[in-house]
Amino acid sequence: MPDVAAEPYPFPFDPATCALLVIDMQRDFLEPGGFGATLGNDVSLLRRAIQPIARVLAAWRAAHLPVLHTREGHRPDLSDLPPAKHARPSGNGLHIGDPGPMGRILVRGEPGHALIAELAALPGEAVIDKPGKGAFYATGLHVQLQSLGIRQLVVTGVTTEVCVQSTIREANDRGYDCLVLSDCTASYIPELHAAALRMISAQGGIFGWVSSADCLLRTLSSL
Ligand code: C5J
Repeated sequence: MPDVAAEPYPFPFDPATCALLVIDMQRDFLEPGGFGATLGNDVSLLRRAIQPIARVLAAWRAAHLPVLHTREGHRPDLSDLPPAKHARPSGNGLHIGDPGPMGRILVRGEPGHALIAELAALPGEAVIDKPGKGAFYATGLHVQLQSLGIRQLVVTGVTTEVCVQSTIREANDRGYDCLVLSDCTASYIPELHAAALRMISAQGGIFGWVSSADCLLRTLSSL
């Protein structure tokens, strides 16, 4: 079984049981006028993850390994939006479900809810719609992974300390080994990106391993 150079120690990568997760690379988080911007964030800070993810995706697809994308968003009737999440104030007074420049904010089917064009899903790749931060909450992700025989996840996407970290914690409790690629994730708040990666790999890998796109690509090319 090949290893990926990773902290806190090499990740024992088994391509037969490993899937790539691409978390919430949506217009609502990465483009002006979406949910991320309504919270007062500089959305350009997330764009640094796009090219590294695109490189990993291309190699992963070429190796015919499974890819799953996620999207955070709510049903048009907002029946899956908890009042507490709806009530949170945003910088400019807009809330989830309100009309914005890319359609209703964080609502499924609206232009802002779509994956960014650079990382669009290919036909046959799973796209998991999730109402929460973690990708396992209120979705069929675990059942889908189990049916594919997946036990390891390479995790990419945004934002590091919110949906990426929430998903890794959920995955860890369900028995998955997680490898997060540091340059394939990003945050609006760079110090929280660094802190989240430390939390994941601290204490001998309490939630998982941290590596980089290049390290994973080197391992993939040696398969
Ligand atoms: C946030 C996410 N940050 N995808 N969602 O609200 O990280």
